[in-house]
Amino acid sequence: MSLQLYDLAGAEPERRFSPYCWRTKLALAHKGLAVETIPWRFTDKDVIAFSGQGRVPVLVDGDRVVSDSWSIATYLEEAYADRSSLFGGPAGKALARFVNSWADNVVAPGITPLVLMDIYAHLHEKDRAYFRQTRENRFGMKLEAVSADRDTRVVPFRQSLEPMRVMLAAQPFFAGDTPNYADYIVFGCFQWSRCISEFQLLTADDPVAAWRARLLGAFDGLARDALGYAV
Ligand SMILES: N[C@@H](CCC(=O)N[C@@H](CS)C(=O)NCC(=O)O)C(=O)O
Repeated sequence: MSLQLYDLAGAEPERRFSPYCWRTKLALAHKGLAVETIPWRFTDKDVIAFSGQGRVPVLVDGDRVVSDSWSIATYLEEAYADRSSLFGGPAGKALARFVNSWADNVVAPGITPLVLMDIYAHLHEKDRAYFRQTRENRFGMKLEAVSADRDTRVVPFRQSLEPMRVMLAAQPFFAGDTPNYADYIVFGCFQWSRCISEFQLLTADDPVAAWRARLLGAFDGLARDALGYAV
């Protein structure tokens, strides 16, 4: 197996919860590429130092090393151009850039306060102090304060997904009749939560939940069968 992916894990090596790593795992599955995933913890900086930075995903493909989920997707699209396209051409790639930015700037920040303490609870012991310190510096408050009132805060999060609902009334996926990387980008955010938290982000009758269910079943249930919570 020539492809390897450094993949964020919790205390249990099989609890893989990074939204960005999920984007990459679905992109690899879309391309029909087998990959060996290597569990990685936040404080294992030395293990990925060869990539020249300190975050996952990191993909190793022979002598190529690529980090950052967007860079990995564009690398896979070019290196495996003969396989099913991740973007459906240059216009699709250009639009997927917006989806990537929307996921990173609206969807993921909307989920963070709802699941932050659940993330903390699932971390490997060696990561706990690092996670608390870096996130409390980032948010300027205690983790517990960031995550307060989640039953109230889930309401504006659900409202923020309205553009997706309008789209899903006309088509089953961002990419149309079948999913592509644009779907995997946003799905990665929901899978992040599912792997780490029992909190119900979506109501059962939400069309976004139906879209998520379709993607949970994709690639023989790759995401559905991952260690997580059936929410
Ligand atoms: N823009 C990057 C973000 C990657 C990222 O932030 N990964 C997190 C895991 S979800 C990480 O490795 N964080 C390391 C740290 O916080 O020290 C991407 O799309 O891949």
